[in-house]
Amino acid sequence: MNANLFALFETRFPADRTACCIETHDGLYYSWDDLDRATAKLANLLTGLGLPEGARVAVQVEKSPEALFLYLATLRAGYVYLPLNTAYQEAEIDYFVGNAEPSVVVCSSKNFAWVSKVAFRHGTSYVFTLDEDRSGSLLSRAAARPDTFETVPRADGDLAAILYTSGTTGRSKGAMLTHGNLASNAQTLHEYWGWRSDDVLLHMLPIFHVHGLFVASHGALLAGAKMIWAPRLDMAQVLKFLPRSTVMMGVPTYYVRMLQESRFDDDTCRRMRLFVSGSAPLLLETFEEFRKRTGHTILERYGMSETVMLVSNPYDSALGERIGGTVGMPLPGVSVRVVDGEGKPSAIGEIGNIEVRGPNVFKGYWRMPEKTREEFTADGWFKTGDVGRYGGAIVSQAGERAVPGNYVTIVGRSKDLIISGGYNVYPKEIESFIDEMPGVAESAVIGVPHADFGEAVVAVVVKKPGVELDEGELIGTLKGRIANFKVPKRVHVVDELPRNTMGKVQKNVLRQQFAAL
Ligand code: MLC
Ligand code: AMP
Repeated sequence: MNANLFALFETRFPADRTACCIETHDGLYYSWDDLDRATAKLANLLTGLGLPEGARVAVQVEKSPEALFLYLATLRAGYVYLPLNTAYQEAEIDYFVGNAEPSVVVCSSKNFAWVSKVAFRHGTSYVFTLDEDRSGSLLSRAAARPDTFETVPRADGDLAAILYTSGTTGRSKGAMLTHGNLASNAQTLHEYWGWRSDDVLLHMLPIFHVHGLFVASHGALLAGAKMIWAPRLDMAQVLKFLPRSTVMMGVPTYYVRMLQESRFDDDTCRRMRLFVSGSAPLLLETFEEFRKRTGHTILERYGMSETVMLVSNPYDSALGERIGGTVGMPLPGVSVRVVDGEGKPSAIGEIGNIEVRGPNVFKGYWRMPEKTREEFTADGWFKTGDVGRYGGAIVSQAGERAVPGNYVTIVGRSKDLIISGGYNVYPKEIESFIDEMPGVAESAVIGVPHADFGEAVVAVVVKKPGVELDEGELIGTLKGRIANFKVPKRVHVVDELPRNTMGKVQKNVLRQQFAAL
């Protein structure tokens, strides 16, 4: 059997291939035949380039159905897809392209000049452009290719995608996901979340991370269900398209913003059967207010680039209820344990490190065997860097409620990570950019509570003697260098950073000091 993930999708295309697969926010309709033909043309283009086995196709483009087809075509042709956040700037792209050495890079035409320079410098053979209005060299080159293609055979363990996750040391690591990882997770979620062929997914997430690219798209593709495709979160489009949808996924900011919209109510959700939240903690307050406003209980789940989805609240009430503040139970076939500092299992209710094992867990970090070894235990469990517990209790305004012993609650992270609006920001990376700036002696980057983004990035900076530092100038300089969501919302200039007796910066003290921002 061909374990290529695309071959699995093909088996699930609806019998009527003229049916709508993707409807766009601006009124275009793509059928399943269109998807088949477009991915065939692109796969023919890629294979015609004579790329080496295992070649990477790196892509930094705006969201469009064609961008999704490019991902699917890369799978179909047996190459390895490398999605890149559109917010990444030159220094970030330079690192990813230098590290992954893709044979093909696809970018927006507005970025072609600098992206192609970076790519060719690192040995990339082909740079194509693709814009959200279907223009660019990629599609024009693919247009004349045949519209049939036999999906290339792949084994479970073959690489399908590399997703870069920022590292605690500042260097990003490429998580290598296989066809088997993605297929097993998609099939598990298909059943666990009760996907149906008559579902309509409102797809508003970006498609360069696990949530939008895999969890949402794979769900619809595997069900042979339709997607309504919007380029980004937009309340006018939520109000327009949600009444025709049955499933929606978002990071917590999506739900916070929907609740801020006074016209959003139970009628807007009249056909909905499932709202999924993940990528960052959903506040209990949001969970409860959403239920009150719409009558729907958001299903919160927990995932990572390295593991796709590992834990989820149940869809089927026979399995249990969706408990706000928890991320639910390990998915079928996935093992999750909570251990203490010595690796011994923690008792129910006790906090420890979350570790995971299963067919969803990635193959390792691209060209970083040592880092890979460090992140796995001797007996093969992946250390998530998240801290949590089984069972225990959830405290809310309504009082305290006991949580069943098979539910996981995430209480924090052992990794120094900020999650802002569902995007990960590693303080070390931002600190290294700030520390290079003239007049800066040192810096500490922290996350503080933020009503919209959950957490916001804040920098605390110590200046060199005799110089003046301007907050606006520092922020302005950073904006040109790193992705906008990583840029601190505020910069505070201080005389010194609080340190413990070991000389380590006490970020907890800073977090307390600036919490009220
Ligand atoms: C945008 N901005 C952000 C931001 N997004 N700042 C902090 N955090 C963010 N996430 C800033 C921009 O820099 C800009 O600042 C200003 O906000 C407006 O930009 P925008 O593009 O108009 O923002 P908006 O469209 O409102 O985007 C916010 C958002 C978006 C929350 C809708 O960030 C988003 O879609 N996030 C989803 C992330 C996601 O898909 N995560 C999944 C990861 S997978 P300025 O100063 O330039 O004006 C994963 C695994 C798992 O974690 O479990 O799923
Ligand atoms: P990423 O590396 O971008 O894949 O981000 C993965 C991280 O997001 C996890 O390790 C968690 O810290 C966090 N995360 C994902 N889902 C949730 C959730 N439901 N609640 C809290 N944190 C989450």
